Amino acid sequence: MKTVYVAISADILHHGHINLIKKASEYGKLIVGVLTDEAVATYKRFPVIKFNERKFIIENIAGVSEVVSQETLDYTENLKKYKPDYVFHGDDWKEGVQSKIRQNVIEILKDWDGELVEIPFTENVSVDKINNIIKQTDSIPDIRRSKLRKLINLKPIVRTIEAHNGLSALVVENAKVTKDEQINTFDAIWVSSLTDSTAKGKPDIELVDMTSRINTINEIMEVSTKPIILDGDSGGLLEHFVFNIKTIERMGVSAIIIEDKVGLKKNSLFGTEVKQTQDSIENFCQKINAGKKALLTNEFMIIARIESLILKQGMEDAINRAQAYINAGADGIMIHSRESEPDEIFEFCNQFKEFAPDVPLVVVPTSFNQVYEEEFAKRGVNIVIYANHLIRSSYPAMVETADIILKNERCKEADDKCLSIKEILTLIPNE
Ligand code: SPV
Ligand code: MG
Repeated sequence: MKTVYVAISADILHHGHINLIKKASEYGKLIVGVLTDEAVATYKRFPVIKFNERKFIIENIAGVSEVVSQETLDYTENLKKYKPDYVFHGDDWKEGVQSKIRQNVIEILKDWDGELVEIPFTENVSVDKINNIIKQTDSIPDIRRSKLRKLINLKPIVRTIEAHNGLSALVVENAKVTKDEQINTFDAIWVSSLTDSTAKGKPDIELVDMTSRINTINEIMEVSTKPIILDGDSGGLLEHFVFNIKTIERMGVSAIIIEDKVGLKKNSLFGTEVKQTQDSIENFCQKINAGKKALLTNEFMIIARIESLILKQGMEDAINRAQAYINAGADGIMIHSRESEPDEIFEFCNQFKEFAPDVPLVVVPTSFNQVYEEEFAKRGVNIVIYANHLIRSSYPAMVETADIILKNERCKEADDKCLSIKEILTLIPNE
């Protein structure tokens, strides 16, 4: 008997899926690969229905012989395992982000003369509408706030990038690249003190106050659904911190990262070139503890950021602080370094994972930028933050355009560097 393979997320089922399953089962024994929660989350949005429940639904549909899990959008692993004679899919994946995955399926099937059968895709306006509504509900504070912890549990590493206003948040929200038969997107947004300050033409010294930071967060929230991690600088005075943290939690932010510094805060990437003072372990633990007590949900995370390596206080100090901050209630640790080699970060990871294997660990690889996400994940890092890259890339682009206009004393020559008027008019939907 021939075997047939169909991959499906099964979060929303409609007659088109049943039609596909029915047709596929007429060709032989039908194995359905149900996409895992992680695979669905990276591709579309968080599944509304959990994997086991989706699997159960498919197991009980007529025509289905066996249900297995498909761990990635890429079919390779399951195709090699089950060697089906046929793979069935709707014909909608010929174009767009899934086209590479389709091509890969065709290539693999050649190994045993398998065949891809494509049936006309069932357009379904109501399903598109439901999908849209579900996606939008991700921006509701309670739902958005809870997403970071879910992602940490679901993904080998949570890929985070900065946004400093509505427009950059829109870039993060929509960025999508197909690579090696998988679809890469950003998981979360970092509201950086450096880029939020820079966008306002201010230095990164806690000069941009919380009211202004909240405005930026609101702009970002308006156009995005991804979870938000706030760079909380030093957290400020403990007496202020306990109020601010409640506001941030209520807004639907998922986490705040506070750094163990006191006095006039300067950016960490200055290192010891400028005067910076590290807080005492005791004081900083009190701040963490007071913050934790002020919170109303279990979802919101206070992540403690250790500046010992930045300030050349040594590995032992960094590890001692990590231990103390976790004991004080920190939900995660961020370790920072401005070395161009990742050695001290890797050393910290090794030691950290020995005593706190389950505590989320965060890195910001601005200086040690050669390290791939996979390597960090292998070493136990849970969140990687690209902390300043959208503003650093937009500034030179703006300078270049300004210079072209000055050189030519007109703007025609600058047009090639610019989004077309049609594109900018339609970039922001007005409904
Ligand atoms: C920020 O993005 O503002 C940070 C990270 O705090 S760093 O600039 O590396 O200190
Ligand atoms: Mg900062």
